[in-house]
Amino acid sequence: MSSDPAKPAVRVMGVLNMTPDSFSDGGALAGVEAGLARARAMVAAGADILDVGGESTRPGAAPVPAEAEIARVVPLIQAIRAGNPVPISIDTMKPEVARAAVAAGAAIWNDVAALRAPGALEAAAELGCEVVLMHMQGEPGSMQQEPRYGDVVAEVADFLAARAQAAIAAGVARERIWLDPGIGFGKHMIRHNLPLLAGLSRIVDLGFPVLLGASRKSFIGALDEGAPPDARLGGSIAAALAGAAAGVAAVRVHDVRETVQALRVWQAIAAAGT
Ligand code: HH2
Repeated sequence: MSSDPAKPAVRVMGVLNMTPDSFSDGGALAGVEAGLARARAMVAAGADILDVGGESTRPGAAPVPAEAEIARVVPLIQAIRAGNPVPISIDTMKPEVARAAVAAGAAIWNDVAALRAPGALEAAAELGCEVVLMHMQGEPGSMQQEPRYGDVVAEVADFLAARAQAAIAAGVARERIWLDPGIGFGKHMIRHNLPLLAGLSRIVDLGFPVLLGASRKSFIGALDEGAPPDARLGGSIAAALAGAAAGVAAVRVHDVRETVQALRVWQAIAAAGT
């Protein structure tokens, strides 16, 4: 627990999608000025990290060529970097985009493909940045068609442990590695995401900081009469608090202010009982 009661121990990563087609905020940020305004607002609201993305990973999203992805994210990273020390992560599966983003000032490579693209392990080792290794069954285009698991928590944990070992073997420093269970990535909305959220402490037990991205995801709508993405704040906060209780290091969220407040209250209650 943090000794400063106002500052949540769980870090909050704000989502900044520079995409026309992201599932919950696609098209909201057209251009550097809009992105920068959102970035400033998120930092003022208490974001500890900003996650900049230029390609949607929602099921069925159109792939984006590397040059187009770079053109979407690099100017924003440079603009944020020029005015604020907040750490920036780049949400990409492509080594060339990660290289351009790190050169522009990103400190973390958030890879939903867990460095499985050709050349990704070598690029991460060379860049020396922090890396988030996320679990995904299948590919973004088809991952939701028929996801299958025996024991979802064990399979996700085994995959993440293996990817962490592969990264270390390639030269990524152990202390730079984060793990992420990949809520919604090749998982049935209820049968897989809920046991995974319930079993998060087994991922935490692998000994790496864990990032949880459950904000506005479909399982929340499935549990609440089909609520659309912008009406899933309550469920997003419930999932973030479940993550905090399980010991995750950070949560990736769209609604920074509300999440920071929930974590503050949750943490203050936990501290008052000890
Ligand atoms: N979820 C999304 C994107 N990137 N990265 C990590 N590490 N963990 C996640 O759970 C995660 C992620 C999907 O959310 P969003 O960015 O809002 O949508 P889209 O992929 O459509 O841009």
